Amino acid sequence: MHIFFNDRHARHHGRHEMFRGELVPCFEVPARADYVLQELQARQLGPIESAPEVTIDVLARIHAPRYLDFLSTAWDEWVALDPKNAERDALPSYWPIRTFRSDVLPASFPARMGLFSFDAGSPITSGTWTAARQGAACAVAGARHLLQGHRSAFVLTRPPGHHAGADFFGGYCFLNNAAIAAQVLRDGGLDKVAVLDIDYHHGNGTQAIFHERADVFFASVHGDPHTEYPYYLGYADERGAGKGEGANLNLPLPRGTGFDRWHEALATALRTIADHGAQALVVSLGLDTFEGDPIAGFHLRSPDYLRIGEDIAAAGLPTLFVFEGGYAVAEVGVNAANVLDGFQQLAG
Ligand code: OKP
Ligand code: ZN
Repeated sequence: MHIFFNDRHARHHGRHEMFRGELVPCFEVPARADYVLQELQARQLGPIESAPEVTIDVLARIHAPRYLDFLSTAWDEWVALDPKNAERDALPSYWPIRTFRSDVLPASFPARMGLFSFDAGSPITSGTWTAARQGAACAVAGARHLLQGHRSAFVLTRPPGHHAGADFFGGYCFLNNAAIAAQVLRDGGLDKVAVLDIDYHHGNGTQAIFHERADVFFASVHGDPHTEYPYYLGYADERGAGKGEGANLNLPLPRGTGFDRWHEALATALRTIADHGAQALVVSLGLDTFEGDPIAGFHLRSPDYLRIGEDIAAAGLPTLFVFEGGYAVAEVGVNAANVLDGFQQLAG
């Protein structure tokens, strides 16, 4: 299986996220991708390649131009506020929630930070734009690989993408790699594509991007947003709107769920995707469903990930895996590689 590895991922290196009134060390660290890379190399999965850079117009198929402008200059603007900021991560402090305006683009950089974000846990650092853009380039290369007729590919990148919307960052995500890949598949001639999101956290960004579209089906198995991040989206009654009515499936499960029940939900998601007539599948592959994950609450074990790979392969679709969450850094490599191994054992 071809692996498109973001060789610039470590340029994004947040130090702190705001959590319960204090700045705590980031969970989304460069070591995550390095552990996965090491495990793939140890099992001789690959070939492992980098990707050609991506042009802004490909990103702009999913993201708003004013958001891309903001992201591309954010670090320089942050440092321009105060040269000492070069030593600090950029985090937002203000948000335009209900009754505020979001059509006006404030001149103030901190005001724009809030306009384009939804939490204080997703620091922007000196290399965030470089890392995110190169990750998106890997997603584009992976999608093009499928369009050339290959059965599968894996996009090994960070920061993750599934919480990022058309014009906002949050949940450690800046560019929505899975959505960008799905759009490349559509633009490459496939009429129907599905995104299957199996990260512990609901992929609110991906859902929002495709909510009114029938051509990209979104299915997600995740922690119940009544108690789990991102809290404000991911409920079972969100089924798509307008032309996209019926093209969204949320399967929230309670904190504490183990593999048997999780696995039934995966089967439901895969069945629904097949019923929808998808011609290719993008998997938002979060490994934070693992029992040892420090910020999540399901109880999957390492061998379960082999089964997951097999089940996804049994759907019989060209499949692009895109790395999302997974924070038990030592085990995230084994669990990711298990999914790919299980897939390949069944898909051949
Ligand atoms: C990103 B992805 C921990 C609080 C959790 C954000 C979680 C983002 C998860 N201090 N806050 O879906 O794995
Ligand atoms: Zn997650």
